[in-house]
Amino acid sequence: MGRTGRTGRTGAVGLVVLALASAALATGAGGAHGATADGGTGGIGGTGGKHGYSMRTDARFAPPGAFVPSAAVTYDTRLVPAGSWIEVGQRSAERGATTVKLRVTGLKAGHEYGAHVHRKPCGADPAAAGGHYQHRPSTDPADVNAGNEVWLDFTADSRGAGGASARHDWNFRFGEAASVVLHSAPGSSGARLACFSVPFGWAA
Ligand SMILES: [Cu+2]
Repeated sequence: MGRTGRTGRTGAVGLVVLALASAALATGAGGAHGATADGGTGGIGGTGGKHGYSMRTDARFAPPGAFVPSAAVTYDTRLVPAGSWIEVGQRSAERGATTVKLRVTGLKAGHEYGAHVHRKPCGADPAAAGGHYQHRPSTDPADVNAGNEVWLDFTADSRGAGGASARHDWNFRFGEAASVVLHSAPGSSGARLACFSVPFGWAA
């Protein structure tokens, strides 16, 4: 009984720390309009809960080490110019379906981009974002697909704008989805051009 109680309190403290960390991430997203979580333990970038989770955030790309740092980092200013814009939204229902939406402007007209949800936040090194988020974690190349991962490939229109939406009947696991990476080609083989750290959440 006593052990159970201690475990419960430790869990609560852990949730508070995570909520603060998520809030810092959302604040750091520069231009983010914030994340909202309904129910659960609540708070910005929160844990979701009984009523699901929804979030929307946007930023303008800047090179790593820019004087004004951004949550959106470009590693290739030819295909993702500094000042180009990205928006990512997430909507997750209780115990289920998740829709992730992507919008961009200011990219190279007519170019076909790849885009996926990655596991870690962006860094100065394009590799910092880690691998693709996978619903069923796997080392089998056959599991690298748009059903097991969140793919948001798009072609920029004549004005350099684009967007994509992906819906799955599953939700993210706690803390395992943290960024959207733009690639030089659709599918899973393109070079990493740019990365946007995103406060993805989950709904129990
Ligand atoms: Cu990717």
